[in-house]
Amino acid sequence: MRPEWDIKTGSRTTGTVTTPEAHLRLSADEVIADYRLAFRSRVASVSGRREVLTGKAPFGIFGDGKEIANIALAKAFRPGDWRSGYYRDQTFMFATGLADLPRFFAQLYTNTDVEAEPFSGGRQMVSHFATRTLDQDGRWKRLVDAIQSAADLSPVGAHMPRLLGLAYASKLYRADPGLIDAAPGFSVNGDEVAFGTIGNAGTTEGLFWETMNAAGVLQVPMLVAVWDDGYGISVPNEYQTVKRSISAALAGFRREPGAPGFEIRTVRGWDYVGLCDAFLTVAAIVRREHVPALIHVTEMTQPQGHSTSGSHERYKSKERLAFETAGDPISRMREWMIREDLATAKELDGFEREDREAVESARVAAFEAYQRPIRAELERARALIERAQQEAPDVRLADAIAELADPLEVSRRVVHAAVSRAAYALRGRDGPAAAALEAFVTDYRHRNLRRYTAHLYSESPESPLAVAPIAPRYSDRSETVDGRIALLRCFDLNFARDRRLFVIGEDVGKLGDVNLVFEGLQAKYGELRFTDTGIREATILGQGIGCAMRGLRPIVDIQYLDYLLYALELASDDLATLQYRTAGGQKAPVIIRTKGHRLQGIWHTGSPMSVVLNALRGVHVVVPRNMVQAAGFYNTLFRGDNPAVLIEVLNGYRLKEPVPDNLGEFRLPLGMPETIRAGTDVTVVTYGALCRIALDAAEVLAGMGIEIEIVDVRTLNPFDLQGLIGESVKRTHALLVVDEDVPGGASAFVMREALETQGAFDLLEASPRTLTSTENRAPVGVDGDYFCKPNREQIVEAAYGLMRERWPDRFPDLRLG
Ligand SMILES: Cc1ncc(C[n+]2csc(CCOP(=O)(O)OP(=O)(O)O)c2C)c(N)n1
Ligand SMILES: [Mg+2]
Repeated sequence: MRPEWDIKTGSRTTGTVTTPEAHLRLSADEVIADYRLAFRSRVASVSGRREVLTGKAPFGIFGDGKEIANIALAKAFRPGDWRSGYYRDQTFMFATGLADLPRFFAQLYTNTDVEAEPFSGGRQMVSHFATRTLDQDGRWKRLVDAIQSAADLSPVGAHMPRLLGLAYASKLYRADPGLIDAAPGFSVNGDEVAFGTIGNAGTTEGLFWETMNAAGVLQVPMLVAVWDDGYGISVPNEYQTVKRSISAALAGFRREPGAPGFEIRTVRGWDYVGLCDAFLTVAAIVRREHVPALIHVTEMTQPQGHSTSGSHERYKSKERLAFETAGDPISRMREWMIREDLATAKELDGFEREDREAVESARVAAFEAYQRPIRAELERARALIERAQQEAPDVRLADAIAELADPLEVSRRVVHAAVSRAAYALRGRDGPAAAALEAFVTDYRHRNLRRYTAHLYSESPESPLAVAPIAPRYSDRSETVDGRIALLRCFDLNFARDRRLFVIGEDVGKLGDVNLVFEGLQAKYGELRFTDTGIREATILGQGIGCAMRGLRPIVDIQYLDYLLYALELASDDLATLQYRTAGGQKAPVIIRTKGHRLQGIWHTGSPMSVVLNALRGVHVVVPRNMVQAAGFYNTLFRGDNPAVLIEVLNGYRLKEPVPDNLGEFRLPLGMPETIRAGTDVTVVTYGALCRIALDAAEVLAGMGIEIEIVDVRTLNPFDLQGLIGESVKRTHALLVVDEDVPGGASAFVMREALETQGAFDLLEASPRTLTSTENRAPVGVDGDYFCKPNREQIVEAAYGLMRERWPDRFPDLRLG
């Protein structure tokens, strides 16, 4: 009888010993199965690298050297648990069944079929994994029955903040059983653990530290495994981490009686039994007690070096290179198994032979599956060009045919380039062959555009663009109140309606927001729905992203727009790309609430809208001019499933506004500007705080005989879906964009939309103009603001200038510099 391993005692048994504390007893068969999995994974890494170096795949980064720890990690997972990791986890994915060799190779080759490559539909590099948490229509699946993996990212450390959120969701689900009814299928009693993996050098990033501190404060079920192979590409730990060790550096985070903190363990990356023990023991504590934990896995290797982009012989010492072989976890496991009579060398040789063959046949099949449809497209393209060539021979068509007959690569770009050039040659030619080719090119473009660009925004029936608008309703009984009160009531009504909503941010709880927009709401709804956080914008957002991925509806409060920059890297890399990089497989409907445009000083007055707009394609950008408008957009966004950032006008909370009777119900449509003043002479396009200033300017201009039409764009993304601005310019023939961003910032975006997308250029009788802030950030005080941001007089003069340009006789020079 083969022996068994009791991982708790680390001793060999005959298969009978199991103590209450022993979490796993490993039979020889299981150990052998684990070994074979590790071995197959290694062969896949080696094979993958070869495919890249021979030009059949674009890039390779693999989990070699991390196999045994990955397998131990997988043993600690239960259905409903989450992984938020990085590109060294293929073996974990194989061990949990979330990936297999065909899918692994499909991603290596960039197969865009989501059936074959469900992680990213051919969009992400190999070893960037994800589970599909949404069905084909973009609706949630039941997530609690299976292990889940959040979509990997390439930027080191970027997956950490949302790991915090994945763990925080368990805390919320455990604290409020009613939440499980409100969001069914995401949790059982908040028992789910969020596991993170990160490289030793990745822990150097600020996002790691912010996450670890926040997890320690929040006491969430988060287990972070650090895969420490001593390097971050070529840079060793002595340049990365104080004391060269992340567990030593984090010693102060260790929990002590009466002082909650982290459970911290260190274990060696080749120690199969020790790894299984560490992961199982620590995961059980994390799950039961909801404490965060760190497992620092040391002495790991990188047998093939970092990635296919370089060779580690260039920077590793001879001794270190020797360790890469001597410390190899798979060889060491093999030696241990033989030593302990778990298997013989001969048996293992036989398994290895079989496994090599299994990997190779999976690879060959995956390459074939990737190439087959493209080859069919290529053949179709060639046949169409040949038909045109038969109809009327042309040397350029012959060239295109030759290119497709013996292509250097079988790719869609080759097909598209050839058919496009054939179509250029056929321009102006009639006949069925030319028509068929043109139809093919048009269709091919359309299909590939969709293949490579779809799902940047929600395409589900729950998209905010599908939320049916409801107009605000006013009556004799409608009240007029401060803007902040209108917003407060809107939040109150929504929170009463939807238990999944919660706000996290600085000063949003006890104080009820620095502008008192949430005054009294924490007392009414509890600390877990209006929750104060530390000053940590990136992880406030990450906390929101993780919770949103688990069915909750977080509102992430960033105190001022200027501080959104501290969460911007994450908003851009994780939030904005999530649906896209999973080809519609995952979503995180986070609503970012922030306040900006105008108040005081360099860091409370910014309007970096071009930064927000351009960094956050994938996220809707909403810029309401007052608080009732904001309420109408929140009502829409809370019912939709696309992430959005809404920027309230910072100096508008004390302005009086009439409140609609259906304050919690009316829904303003995204992508629909509003004409807030009708006029015939100049179309002034603006948004946010500038709407009031433009209205002021309109009065002055009216006195000069000029009637401007003011269009409030209301949402910058999506932008004017029905072309209302173009319609206005059709009447006025002049366009002035007024914007608080820097010159060439958001105003350039608006101008491109108007002139190019909407074709307003041909309607203009005067030059298109932008009026923006100066390049600097506005100084503190009314005068600094006045002279640096667009002011009433500047709007008057810019609009006047457009009149004078057309009718210099009627509008004499103002003679002002
Ligand atoms: C934010 C960011 N900076 C730089 C890089 C380039 N880069 C990719 S991997 C890597 C080293 C990561 O080392 P480590 O975290 O130890 O993981 P390992 O590859 O060693 O497993 C670097 C610098 C990146 N991907 N992201
Ligand atoms: Mg490393």
